[in-house]
Amino acid sequence: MQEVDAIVIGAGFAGLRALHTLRGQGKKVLVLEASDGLGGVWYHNQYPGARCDVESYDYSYSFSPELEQEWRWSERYATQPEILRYINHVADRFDLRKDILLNARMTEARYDEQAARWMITAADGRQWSARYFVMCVGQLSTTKAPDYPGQSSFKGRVIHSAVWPRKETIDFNGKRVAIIGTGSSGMQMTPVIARLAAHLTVFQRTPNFSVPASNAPVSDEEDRQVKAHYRERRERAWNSPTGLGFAVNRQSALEVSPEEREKVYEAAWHRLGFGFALAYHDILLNAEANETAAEFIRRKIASVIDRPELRQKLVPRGHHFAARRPSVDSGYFQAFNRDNVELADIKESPIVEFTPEGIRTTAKHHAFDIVIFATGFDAFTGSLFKPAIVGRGGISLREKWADGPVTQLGVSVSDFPNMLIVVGPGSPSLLSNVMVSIEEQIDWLAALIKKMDEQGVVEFEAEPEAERAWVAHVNERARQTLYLTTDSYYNGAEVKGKPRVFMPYTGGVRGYRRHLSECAEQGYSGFALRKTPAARAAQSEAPQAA
Ligand code: NA7
Repeated sequence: MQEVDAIVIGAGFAGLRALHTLRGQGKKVLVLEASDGLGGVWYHNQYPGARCDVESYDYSYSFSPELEQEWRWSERYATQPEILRYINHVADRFDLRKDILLNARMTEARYDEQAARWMITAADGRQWSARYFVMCVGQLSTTKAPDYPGQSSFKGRVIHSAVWPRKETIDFNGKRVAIIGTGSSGMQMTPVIARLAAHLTVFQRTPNFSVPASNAPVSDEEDRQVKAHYRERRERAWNSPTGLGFAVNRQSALEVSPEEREKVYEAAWHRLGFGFALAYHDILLNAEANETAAEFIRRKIASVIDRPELRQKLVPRGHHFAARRPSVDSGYFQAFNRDNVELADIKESPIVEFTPEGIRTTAKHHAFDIVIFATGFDAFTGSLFKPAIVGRGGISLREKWADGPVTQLGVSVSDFPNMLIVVGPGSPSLLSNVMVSIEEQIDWLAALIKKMDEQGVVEFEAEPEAERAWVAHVNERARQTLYLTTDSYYNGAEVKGKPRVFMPYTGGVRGYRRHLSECAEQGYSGFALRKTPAARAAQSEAPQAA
């Protein structure tokens, strides 16, 4: 069995950063990646139109000023292929590949209490032992798809947006295509596939809010400007609520005149993309303020849809803007003005079954050659529950979190010493520019490990009391927002039977950073730091047998 200092699971943005940082601290690190390439979600989500909805310059590593200066983003919002090129460039630039094992799916991680080490097993039986176990598996990587009656009888092709075939180009030419799901994936691929396919039917359950990406090529002048002031841009992101590179308007949407609000929303509509939700500080805090934004967006969406009956169906109603993840689109609603694009409203006429030729709803039968599930993920916990993660006393993470995730500061779990979960539940994760959150948490872990080394500590473990306090704080912050007013993957509603618990931290990147820093400044308060493993300490304190 090979012994390393740290095992990192997943070779996406988080895994590569963990490898680079811990290796830089002199640790022997090994990354296990289940698939045959680097990039995590950006490797798997290769559907047409896949693109980041955080600006490229912000959705990139900040740890290397040289890397920042060398890399040239071509578009304001990078496409999936460009992001994948960036990730591979980083892997080469920092010589990361030599410590990454591809095609190595971790199936079990078991904590050895005597040794204070994790025993890691891969699907093919290989094993490693590591002091630190770092889960970098992403929050949206375990896919979910419906199971309609007759699904397996369908003679055409079925593809999930997040398991997109990588070694072939799907030919849409002349094909009748279905997209089921209108989250970011469905909305991004719709206009692209509409241009390629003979006919496209979009199956919509919940109409989603969306703001235009206003994507554009990055000019040389813009690139020079950003690079000349990159540090300031990073500072703004680190000190912002969401980790995006611009400031929130501190005003309330309700304290300004309707005319002024209209001007602010109009400017945000053409520039901010996802940041539209920050046009006023109370859009996600106050229903009345939210409604001013929602109404503006509804008007904008309606204005680009030609057919009145479609306007009625596509315009989002029934939930607050951004209380579930809105999309940032490039011509989604306009695609429905094409003659070859049809909307199937499955709230009104649900899917009854798949047939060998297509899909039957209560309204009619649709014939298809290709059906695409853009139906999303078992978010946050899906990928943490796939392998058996077994902590102190034989308790599994699945058992520990049976009623929902419990963490200290969104990074660590009692009974699972020396394990760190990057951008998991209880941290800003999906409510932030995830790159900012990734780097923040990994730097925090690296500092903790440095301190442990200096003090001869071999085991860190979250204290249950601190966990309870953190979970209470996460819930309290969520209650101050509008997030709890609707079903979403933020609160476990996306999977039947999942505990209905709000998972991300709504206190913002800056607020979260303060908690992490305070914890470190107070000697890692809320954590037990032990010089001998707890199991051994307990043993040596136990009365000796005669
Ligand atoms: P999302 O955002 O979870 O969207 C999934 C979509 O699929 C959404 O419209 C769902 O409708 C729909 N859905 C899910 N299950 C079904 C079933 N059974 N039948 C019909 N429709 C269904 O996933 P995405 O991949 O689009 O985006 C993921 C993230 O990537 C996104 O949040 C950004 O962070 C980037 P619902 O709304 O539940 O009614």
